[in-house]
Amino acid sequence: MNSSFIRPFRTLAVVLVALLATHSMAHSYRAGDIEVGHPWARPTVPGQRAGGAFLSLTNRGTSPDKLLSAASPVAASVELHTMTLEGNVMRMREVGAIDIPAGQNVKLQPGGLHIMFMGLKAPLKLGESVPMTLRFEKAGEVTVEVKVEMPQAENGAPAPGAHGDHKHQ
Ligand SMILES: [Cu+2]
Repeated sequence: MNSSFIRPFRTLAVVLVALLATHSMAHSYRAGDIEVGHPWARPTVPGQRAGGAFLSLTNRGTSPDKLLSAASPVAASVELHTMTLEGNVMRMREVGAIDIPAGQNVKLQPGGLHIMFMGLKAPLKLGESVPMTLRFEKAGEVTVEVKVEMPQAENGAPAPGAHGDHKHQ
């Protein structure tokens, strides 16, 4: 085989690798004016019925929108939740919708607004991705891949004093 035969294939391979790398780094989706950034979920253990999912919502448009609901084949239902401090206990509460003001970025993250898989059909395994469909009032629907991974803070070195002093469910 001479090099002029191999080269096109090598070029194609480089392009594919570049595309895959870009995709996994960006990991964002678009529905109309709404950009969905980095959907991820915590891994769950067998028997755990509920699991939290997180992402960022950026409204690139000039009118407000709302996240109305979410659905996934991995869960019996999917709820939109917020966390509120009652006394000194953090409690989750279902919300009807999540507002996304024009030009704003709304972060769904641990300790705040989040999406909750209810009635998980199987554990969410580290490294897997699961599909989830988001429905917006104006932007319509988009299906995203939710990556099952550890929270960023627990990804690298644990913060001083953060290790072992709290548990998630
Ligand atoms: Cu919740």
